Amino acid sequence: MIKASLIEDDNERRAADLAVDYDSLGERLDRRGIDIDKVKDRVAAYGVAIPSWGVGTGGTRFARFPGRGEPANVFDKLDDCGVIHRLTGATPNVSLHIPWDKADPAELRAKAEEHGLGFDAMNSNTFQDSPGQALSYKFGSLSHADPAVRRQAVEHNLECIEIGRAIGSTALTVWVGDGSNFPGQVDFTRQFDRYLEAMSAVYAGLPDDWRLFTEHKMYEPAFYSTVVQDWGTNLMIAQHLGERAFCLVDLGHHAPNVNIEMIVARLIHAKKLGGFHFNDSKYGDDDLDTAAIDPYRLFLVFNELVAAEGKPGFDPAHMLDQSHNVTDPIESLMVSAMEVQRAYAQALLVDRAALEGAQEANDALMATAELKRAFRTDVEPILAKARSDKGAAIDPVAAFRASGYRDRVAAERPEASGAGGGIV
Ligand SMILES: [Mn+2]
Repeated sequence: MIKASLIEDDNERRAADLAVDYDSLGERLDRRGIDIDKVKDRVAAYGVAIPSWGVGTGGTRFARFPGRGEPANVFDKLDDCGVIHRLTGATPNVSLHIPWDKADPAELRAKAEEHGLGFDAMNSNTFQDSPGQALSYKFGSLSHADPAVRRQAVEHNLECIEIGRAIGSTALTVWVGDGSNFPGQVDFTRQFDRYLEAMSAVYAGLPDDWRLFTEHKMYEPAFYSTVVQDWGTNLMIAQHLGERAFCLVDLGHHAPNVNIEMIVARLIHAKKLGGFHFNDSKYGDDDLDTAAIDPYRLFLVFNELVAAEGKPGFDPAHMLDQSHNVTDPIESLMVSAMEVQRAYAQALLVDRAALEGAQEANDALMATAELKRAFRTDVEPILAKARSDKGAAIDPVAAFRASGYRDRVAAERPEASGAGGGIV
């Protein structure tokens, strides 16, 4: 896939500069009472999952422009995910989507092991009709008026759990497109009751060591109302279902300017924060690359997460969920994984005692300055050192471009069509 010698040679050329930069940053952090090696070790231990659909080129409601050498099946996707992890050392798990990634579980495990990858949460799909499906989801799935459609959607989710068990996953993420496009089209209460009843049946099939994540989304594909529209409804669902049900926060699934870091804090307080789908947005659910637009917001989310580390039961799942329309998906995912690591590293630099002191003293200026000081610190040497220590690339994008991987797979894989896409 990527030759070890290529990474070693590229790292060799950058090692001296990195050593100088790392030592310099180490000295400056030492003055703030921070041990750079400890921060580096925590960053090195951090991982964010890759969604299998992320390595394909995305699309919009209007069109999809396929990239070169797009994966033709789940095994190609796992190869691409293997490259991302090989070069960044930051993406040890892949999240599969059923039925798109349906395959023999033993073969899936073998391919993942080949790349040192594990499997993150399983994702069900009742937002589109699949070939051979008996009943349509055009008017909903888990909340559909027809009990036979709801049953079909429940069975699909149970099948996702079965496949997940066979490959070592321990979580199911459910996002539905159910909702309405017209005022009056549905009765909000009856629709929600039907959804809860169906989700209870899914929850009843959850293995004891699994977690169930529900993902809220304000709009799209339903444009007037969605059945799980925001974190309030999501919290109601998790509390209704039981202790292994948690809320998943996709950063793009909120109205512009919503205070997402505060939502994160509230869900932590309720012990119901299940995890994240990281991406970025300017106007709505844009699915732009993580931290492409607002890295400070991502930092503020991680500030809440670092503050909550060590609390009982606090173990949110982290995944990227973005759509790559004008970049090479492998490059975008590598950069985004590093952006998430960067936000984590910056959040680790916050002097929590100083912050709390300023908060308790009503010193708004110093409190916000403490956050800014951590955010402004260029932690790149920490990330690069964490990568080189584990044999990953100091500069993953440069190494990827030098490897010729995209040219190789473009020659081997069939040309993709412009149809399809799919970002949840
Ligand atoms: Mn998502």
